[in-house]
Amino acid sequence: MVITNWQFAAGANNAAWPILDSGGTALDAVEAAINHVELLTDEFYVGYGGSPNTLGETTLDAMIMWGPSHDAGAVGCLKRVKKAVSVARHVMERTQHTLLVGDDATRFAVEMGFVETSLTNGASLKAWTEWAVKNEKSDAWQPERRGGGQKPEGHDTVGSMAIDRQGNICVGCSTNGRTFKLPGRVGDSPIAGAGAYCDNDVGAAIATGDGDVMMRFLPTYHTVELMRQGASPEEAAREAIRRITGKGYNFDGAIVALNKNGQHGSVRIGWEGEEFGYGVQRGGESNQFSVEAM
Ligand code: SD4
Repeated sequence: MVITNWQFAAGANNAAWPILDSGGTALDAVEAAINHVELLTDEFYVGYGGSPNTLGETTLDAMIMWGPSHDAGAVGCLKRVKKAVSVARHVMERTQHTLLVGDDATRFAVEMGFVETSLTNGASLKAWTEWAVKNEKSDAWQPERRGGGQKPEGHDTVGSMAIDRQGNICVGCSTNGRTFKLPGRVGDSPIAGAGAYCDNDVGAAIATGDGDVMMRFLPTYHTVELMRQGASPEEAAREAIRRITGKGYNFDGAIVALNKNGQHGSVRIGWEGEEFGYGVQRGGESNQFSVEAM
């Protein structure tokens, strides 16, 4: 089975399903699902052509984690390379490292054969020029969102998790982060246990939302550990979110969790007036789940 969050779930799961259906690995399936979203031309918050930083540049965060070996690879603030999760997979498979960042991650990607290209398109350029003429400071300079405060705009991180015929679990995620972020900003997505986490003995979890807050709590690690102790996927995700609100944070976010038996659940907070959900493809069946705010 394969699960992907947000409105692009069906397309992503469609890209992954033939791999799983023909006996392929969850690793290949998750990479295919995420690549599908990274290359969508009209998706602003994942991949190229979206969420410019204060200098107008789009940079990418992604990770992939493979259950059988508990190995992970990630890139943070990756520049000028489109398939961030595939670069993350190269970090995992070709090196002993877990996380490479910035221009050095780009150099690594080029050494691995990836094409270097601009990540700017009409949409990201328009968003940046409209913002830049206002001469405002990035909202990253606002006070912390504890007990109130202004939440950052925008959303979407693609997170996918799959279980293959061998019972192996893989999880991954990819995003361009946060609009008008400060140059050099790395969010939760490339941090194991923050943006995504899996343990072959237990299950997996993916996160989306205000990464600057969420990464302080390692919510996907927390969710998987609670499932290890017997919590259902939804209970585990709820408790992980509660840990964050319990410290007074006002944020938008969601966690989708999957246990190794194929049970899944999700909790979201905030995003008033927005739809959040996830898609599940299992056997020949594909279902979409909408998640209400807690
Ligand atoms: C980030 N978590 O970089 C990502 C963005 C996101 O819903 O998922 N927004 O903070």
